[in-house]
Amino acid sequence: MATQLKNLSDFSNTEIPPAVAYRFGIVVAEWNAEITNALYQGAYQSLINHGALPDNIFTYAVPGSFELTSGADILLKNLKLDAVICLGCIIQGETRHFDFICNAVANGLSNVTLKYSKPVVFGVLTTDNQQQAIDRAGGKHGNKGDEAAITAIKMANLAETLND
Ligand code: RBF
Repeated sequence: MATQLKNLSDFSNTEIPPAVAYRFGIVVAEWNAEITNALYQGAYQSLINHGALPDNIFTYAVPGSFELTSGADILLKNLKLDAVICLGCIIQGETRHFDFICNAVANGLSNVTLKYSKPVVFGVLTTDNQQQAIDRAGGKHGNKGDEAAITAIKMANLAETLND
């Protein structure tokens, strides 16, 4: 498990199931694109590193993190997927939008994952400032996109193991 001192991405490959058989959706928010592109690069490369096939990775952009919920919903409705990774970056501003968007995305993604009984991964940075986001998108705190991808692989494997 990831902790403050350990990224999921530090774990050895042996603890992560092979991803070769799974189909992944990735939904990327365009707000704070520099950050979300870095999260995407990390997530995509991590899937590939663990055996996912490029033809089995379906990437779509949405305008902002608020739209990650409907993006995940549309992908799960229309594509046969084993997991969806949602990537966004919400930076605390001077308005209360931060709280509204964070809560909406967390609740929205929870609802979608239960609606389809498919893993939907919350790969959304919620930071006080730009530097904290940079630190978590390939900076000194690793890349949370990598960790989101590993979570997706593990959850796809769990679903495969237990679902009918
Ligand atoms: N989207 C993000 O992904 N990250 C943000 O930090 C962010 N901040 C926003 C701040 C304001 C004041 C507004 C109006 C929107 C913001 N959005 C942000 C966009 C939001 O997720 C969504 O795309 C739009 O509200 C349209 O539904």
